[in-house]
Amino acid sequence: MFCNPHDLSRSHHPADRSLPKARGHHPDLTRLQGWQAMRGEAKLPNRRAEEERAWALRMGLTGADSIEDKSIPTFARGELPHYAGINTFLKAPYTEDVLEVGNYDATVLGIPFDGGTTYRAGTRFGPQGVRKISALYTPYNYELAVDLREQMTLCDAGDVFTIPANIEKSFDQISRAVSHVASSGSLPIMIGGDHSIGFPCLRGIAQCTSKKIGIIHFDRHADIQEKDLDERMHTTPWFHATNMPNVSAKNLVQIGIGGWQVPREAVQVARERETNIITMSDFERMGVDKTVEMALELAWDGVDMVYLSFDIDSIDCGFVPGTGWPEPGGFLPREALALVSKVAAAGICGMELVEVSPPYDTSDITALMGTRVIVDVLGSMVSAGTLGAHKRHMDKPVQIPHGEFSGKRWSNAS
Ligand SMILES: [Mn+2]
Repeated sequence: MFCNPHDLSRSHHPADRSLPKARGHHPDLTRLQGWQAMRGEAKLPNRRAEEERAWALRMGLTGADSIEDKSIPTFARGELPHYAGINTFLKAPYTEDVLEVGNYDATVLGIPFDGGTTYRAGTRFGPQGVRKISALYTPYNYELAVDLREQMTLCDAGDVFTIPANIEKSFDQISRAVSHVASSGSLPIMIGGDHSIGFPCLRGIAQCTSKKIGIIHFDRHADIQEKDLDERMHTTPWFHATNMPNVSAKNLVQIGIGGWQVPREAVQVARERETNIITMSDFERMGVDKTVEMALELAWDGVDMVYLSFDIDSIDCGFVPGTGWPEPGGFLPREALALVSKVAAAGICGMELVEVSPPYDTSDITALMGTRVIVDVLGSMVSAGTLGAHKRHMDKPVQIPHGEFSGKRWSNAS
């Protein structure tokens, strides 16, 4: 087609076009997070990264002569390359000896259990799925100007030995493991697993303290009925958790609840026990800041610490296909991350990430979202200076006996 000759001629006369006003504002760049974060990075130490490079050369041998970067070892050790290595969460040290977890500010433990699932299973692979994709991340976050490796210590204690066909025995194992980590003073970060683990995880922490604990729970589902299919399934954790003497239902705040998967039994219990439910529509109306303000006020009322439970299905199922009970209408990822970061900034005594089901996942996207929730929580706590604040409340530490063995396993070394 030919151009309209009038338009063509007019386009040669800039004065005929409506132009934006002259740009003379001299915008204040220093108000941009981008500007501030760029300068914030310069203030971050680099010592741990350097230590890790030295450690890698000791553990993995020095690299080939042809390689110019002399920090590259022969065997991949530590963070790099992101596609290589044996994946712990964020390539953090594996505390094979769990007596060592107390040396770290936070401990990741996997809870591969999906025996509490009432629809599609697969969350027993959640811990490995999250660990695998967590290798994608560096410990540094630009906007927060936080470097977890430099500013906190983190380990991965591996998985709890769950019993696939027995919910109650698995619960006992889970509580025992979590109580061990909580007693050490390290912040327990549990990767599930289905949401039935919420009860034994919190029981593990609650038994290590004489203090009171509130709960902030992100989910599309209320998860507070007494039983489901005749057992304590993933629809029931808060019924049992709020039966514990130091965990009150009035300090349970449930955010994002709604849709067509909330059983009436659960609503009845929530009503009777006076829990606090902020639906997705409530959140939409109030926005992030107001929702967090209300949630913190309710959860922290009269308690000493707050436990964070994040069900990945609280995010819209379009973003998290790999989950057991997908429900449309959930949070956008940006909303969920903002909410959880602001909740974490006030400090938590432990957290769980549940319902990531890798067999239903696509491109590891659900596991990646789960990874992001955990690192954002850590980054936020480091940034706010609240990491470790719960320690002083762990005034009833438990001690779990260990077996006797000396030497090395699967080795000829004496
Ligand atoms: Mn759920």
